[in-house]
Amino acid sequence: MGFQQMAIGKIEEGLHQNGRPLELATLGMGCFWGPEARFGSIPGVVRTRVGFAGGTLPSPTYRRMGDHTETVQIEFDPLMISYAEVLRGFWQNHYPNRDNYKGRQYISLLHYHTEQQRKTVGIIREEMELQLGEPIETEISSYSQFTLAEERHQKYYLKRYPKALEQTAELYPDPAFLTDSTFAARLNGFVKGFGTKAGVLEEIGQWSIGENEKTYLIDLFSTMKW
Ligand code: MHO
Repeated sequence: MGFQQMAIGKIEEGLHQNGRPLELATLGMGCFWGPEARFGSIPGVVRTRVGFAGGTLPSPTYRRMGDHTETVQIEFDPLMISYAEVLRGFWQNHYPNRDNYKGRQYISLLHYHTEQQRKTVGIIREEMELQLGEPIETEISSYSQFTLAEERHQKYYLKRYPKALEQTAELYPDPAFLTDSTFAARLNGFVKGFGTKAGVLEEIGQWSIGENEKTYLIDLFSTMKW
C-alpha cells in the first residue's frame, strides 16, 4: 500500500487522539539516553523526548547546558500506566543520592506537573525511602520548562542501528519524526534490551490505529533486520 503519504505522524494519530487526556512526567535520572529507552518500552507511554530542565540558562544545548539537568519527558496514558508507577520506575532505576561529579548535569530531578502529581510524589517518595533505607535527595519542584535536546540525542540507541532505520525510511523520511513517535520509542527500548519482541507485537495489535497500518507495523517489526 502507499505508505509514501502515510508517514508515522499520520499512522499514529489515532493513538494520540483517542479522546483520553495524556499526562506528562519530567524526570532527571542521569544520562538521558538510558531512561528514554526504559520508559519508551512501556505500554501506555505514548512519547518520550530528551532535553534539559531545572535550570535558568536560556536556550540550553548539550554543549552548553549551564545549570540545567539532562531529563526525559514522557507523555503517557494514565489509564494504562499510573503516575505512581512512573515514579516507582523512576526511583527504582537510579540511585538518587549520588555525588554529582558534573555539577547539575546528572542530578536526580523530578518536576511535578499538577497538584495531583505533587501529592503522589509525596506518597511514593515515602514508599521508596522505606525500600531504599535512606532519605531520598532527589530535587523536587514544580515544572517550569523543558528544552528539547538536539535531534542526535533523541532515540539515541535506535540511531545506532542504521540498518533498521533504513527499513523504517518510509515511516521516518525525516529523522526528526522519530522524536514524537510511539513506535520509535518502542524500537529504541527494544534495542536497549527493554521489552520483548512478542510483547511489542502484541501491544501494536491493540493500538487504536487502522488495520492496514497495524499490519504494516507488525510486518515491519517482525521482519526487521538489525
Ligand atoms: N555516555 C556519555 C554521556 C552521554 S549522556 C547524553 C558519557 O559517558 O560521557 O550524558
